[in-house]
Amino acid sequence: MGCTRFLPLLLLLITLVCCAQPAVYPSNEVNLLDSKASQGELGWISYPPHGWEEISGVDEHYTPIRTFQVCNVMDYSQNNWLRTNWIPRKSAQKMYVELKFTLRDCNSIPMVLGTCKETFNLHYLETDEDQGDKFREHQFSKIDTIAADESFTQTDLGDRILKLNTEVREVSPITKKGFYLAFQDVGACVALVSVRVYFKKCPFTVRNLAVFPDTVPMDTQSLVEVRGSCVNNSKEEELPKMYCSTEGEWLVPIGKCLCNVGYEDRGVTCQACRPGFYKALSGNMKCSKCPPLSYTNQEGAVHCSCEKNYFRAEGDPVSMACTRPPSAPRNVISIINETSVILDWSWPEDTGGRKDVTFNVLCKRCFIGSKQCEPCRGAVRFLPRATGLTNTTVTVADLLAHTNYTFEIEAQNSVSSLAHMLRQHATVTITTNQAAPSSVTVIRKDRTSRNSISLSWLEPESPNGIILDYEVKYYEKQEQETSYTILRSKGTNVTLNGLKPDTRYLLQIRARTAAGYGGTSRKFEFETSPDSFSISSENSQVVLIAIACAVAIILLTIVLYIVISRCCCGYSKSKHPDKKRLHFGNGHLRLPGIRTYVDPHTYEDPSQAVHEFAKELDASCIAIDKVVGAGEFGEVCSGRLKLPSKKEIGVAIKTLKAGYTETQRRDFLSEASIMGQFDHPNIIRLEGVVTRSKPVMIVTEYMENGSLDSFLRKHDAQFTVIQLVGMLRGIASGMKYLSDMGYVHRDLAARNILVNSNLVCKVSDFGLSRVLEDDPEAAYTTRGGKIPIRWTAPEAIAYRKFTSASDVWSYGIVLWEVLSYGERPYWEMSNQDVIKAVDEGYRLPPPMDCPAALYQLMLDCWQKDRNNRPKFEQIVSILDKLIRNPGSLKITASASRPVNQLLDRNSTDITSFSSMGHWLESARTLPCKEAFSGVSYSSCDTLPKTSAEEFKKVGVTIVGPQKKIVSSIKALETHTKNGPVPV
Ligand code: ACK
Repeated sequence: MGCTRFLPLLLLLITLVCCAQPAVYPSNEVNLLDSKASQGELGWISYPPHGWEEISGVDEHYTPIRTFQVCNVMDYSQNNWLRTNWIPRKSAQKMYVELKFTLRDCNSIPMVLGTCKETFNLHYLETDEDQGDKFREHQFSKIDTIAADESFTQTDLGDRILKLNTEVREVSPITKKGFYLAFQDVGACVALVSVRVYFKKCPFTVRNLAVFPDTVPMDTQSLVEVRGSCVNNSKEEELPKMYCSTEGEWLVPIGKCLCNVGYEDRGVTCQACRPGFYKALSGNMKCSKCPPLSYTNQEGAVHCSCEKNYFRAEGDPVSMACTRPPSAPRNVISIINETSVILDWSWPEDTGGRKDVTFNVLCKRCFIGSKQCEPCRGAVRFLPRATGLTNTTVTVADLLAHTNYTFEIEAQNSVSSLAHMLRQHATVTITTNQAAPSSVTVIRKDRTSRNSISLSWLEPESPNGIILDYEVKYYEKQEQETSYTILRSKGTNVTLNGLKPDTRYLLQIRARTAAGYGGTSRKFEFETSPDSFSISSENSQVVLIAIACAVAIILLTIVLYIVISRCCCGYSKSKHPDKKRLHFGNGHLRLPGIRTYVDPHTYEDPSQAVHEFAKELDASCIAIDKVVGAGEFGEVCSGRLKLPSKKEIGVAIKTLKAGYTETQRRDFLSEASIMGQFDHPNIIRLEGVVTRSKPVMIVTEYMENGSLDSFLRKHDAQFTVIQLVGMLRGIASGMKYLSDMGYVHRDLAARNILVNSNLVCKVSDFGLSRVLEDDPEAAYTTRGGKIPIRWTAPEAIAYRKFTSASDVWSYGIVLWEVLSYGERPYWEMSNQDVIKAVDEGYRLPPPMDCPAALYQLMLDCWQKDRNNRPKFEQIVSILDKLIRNPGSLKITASASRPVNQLLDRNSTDITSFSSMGHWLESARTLPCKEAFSGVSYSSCDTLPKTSAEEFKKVGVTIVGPQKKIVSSIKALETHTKNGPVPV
């Protein structure tokens, strides 16, 4: 009967269960009991046995579930207990009981008597052990009376739907090892669908790379502080902590862990970097790819290893690419000045991937004729220093005169010390020149009189060569050097005559060798005797005899000198006799003791001249390798010269072609006769001649880089300004030597300068006839001579006034050629136009990027009045100053000038033109006026657009002038639009 009575309740229950979701519980709840999880009989105990009934059902997945029902609503005095099995407490301090049940309201059951209830009671009993079937009602404590929220819900159609109620009760503290729950029915119609008992915990978690274990909260309101421990491969940055709330929630995370080096943060773990990646710092950043030229094959790399021949310097960050030592410095040039040398070089092609390149210079002294070298001794000075140079230049001073030195210049960076095998250096070998003598330091007064004084002194400590003479300069002390007298003395004593009595004089002495004057001595003061005093300790008779002897000696010396000079100087060029007195005028000044050039034409027999100045070589000592060019008289070859007991050297060999006339032979050999008289590092050196066998040859040192003009064209824009100035300084020094010797070159041009492998420039081409015949640039002038117009000074063109000053003009053109990397002076202008333009005051414009100081030097060389041009000596010293002070080369001429016209006229200022027409009108007066005739223009805008084709039409065919014309027009346009261009 009971079964039929419960049927509607059961059906409802199954419907309800079918609609339930599968049980998923929050992660912070730990079940102690879940009736739904039990597949078999729960085995709970009912008292009395006919009260609560265990009924099986299935859920929507057809999983069997167990439910308990009771519905004795028709009977009085119901007291039905249902006790669970013993539930172990585990670590719970507070438990939650979740009940799901249905409860019919009494009104919905027909014919119930007044016994029907709508609640049931929940009890519990704590015990330390399972008590089995033993059940005593009074032992249980009541937790609560459970009532349904809502028993039925009325649908619109009037149906009543049974509602599932869920009630949760908290029980705490629980302290014993386990407990029972009991459900007391006192007359309700109730179905217990599920019973779940759980407690809450803060679940295992990883926060900020720290692990926090499962934590059971306190049963009170206080939070539990929990310390995290860092995950594998990480370390604590700040103590990781969290608080576990009574609700099983983690609160207030503090502190963190960081992944170790070689490991990256992957959220909750630290994972090793993959091969090819590295991590050098601890932290939660990702692993980085190995920088260029490094690798790693392992996992968890802290840094990457450098590839072969690449390195990391101490202090290099691991993120930096690996680097290597730089290659050797390039284009080393040496500029020798007596016993010092300026070395200059270009940056290495490969800096090894680093910016910290510095240079070291090692000096070795090498013994002439042997390969043996030894490190230079301490006295040698390096300016600014020998190692750690950041600039590409160094001056080495205080070398020994006439000594071979080898300098090794090494570029190094911070990894050079790690790679000795990879270090490279450039080498340059030099031979120092003669040094000027040091100063005279010891001067002694021997005798004084009213009008004279005799002095003697000691030779300077370092004469550095043969002392030719001493210069004695003296003046009255009170005149303060406004007028002075200079005497020369071959020996180390002198008597100064014609002095005023009782007067104080100051005197200075300096020695002179072939290398020039030494430093002047300090000022030496002396006083002549008063009027009354004749001669200190000698009697007048002795004095008279002495004077007579002196006069006789002087007269004898003069007579001897005249006789000797007559017989010995027969072949000297009469135009350049040695002079015994100094001239302070504008003309060429040559000092006694400096050799004078001898014109081979003054020899009756030219072969005598050649043998006087050139060594005859045996043809068997010469090996010709190849033809390198063509000269006027025959081919120019390269080859080797091996003289007995000498090292084999590379040579250039000029040959005289077969079938020559006697005049041709003489002219050919005259070059050797001239060259053989010179001995200077910037003049091509003659090794000797072959005249006794055929072919007749002139053998000179070999210059690896050939002639300067083609060399510069080949290396356009590849040198530093200081290197160009170094080359120019060499040429000027060679020309100074020639002019000191009284030799006028007449054909100084870049094509006649040769360049060796160290970029040393040497003046060449000394043929007598060559200015007239040999040079393809030479053109016939109206007066019949053949002259290289573009290189030649106006007075030499006009009336053949060739002097060292006209060589200076040519030097200015060479300056321009060098700075413009071999551009042709005056481009394609005709010779006639050049002559006219130069005559009218126009000058070549500054080459691109030309330092202002060098352009000024060019303009000085091109002074119309030759007396205003600088001497070669001054040019050398100007260039030396520029080399010593490279900052002065930074100001460029174009930047300081308003505009480049086709040619610059010293007096012409572009800002003085008021309009385009005005300027063009003026331009028509330029030597290139043809370039503009036929160019029509209507406004400032049209001319700059003139195409290359149009320029060609009017005869301007090369790019240089075209560009200059257009840039001039543009500059003028700016000027006419904006007013004058600031200069
Ligand atoms: O520019 P280059 O190669 O250098 O062509 C010319 C050519 O011979 C005709 O003069 C070369 N030449 C002349 N003298 C020498 C020398 N001493 N060393 C090397 N080349 C030379 C010049």
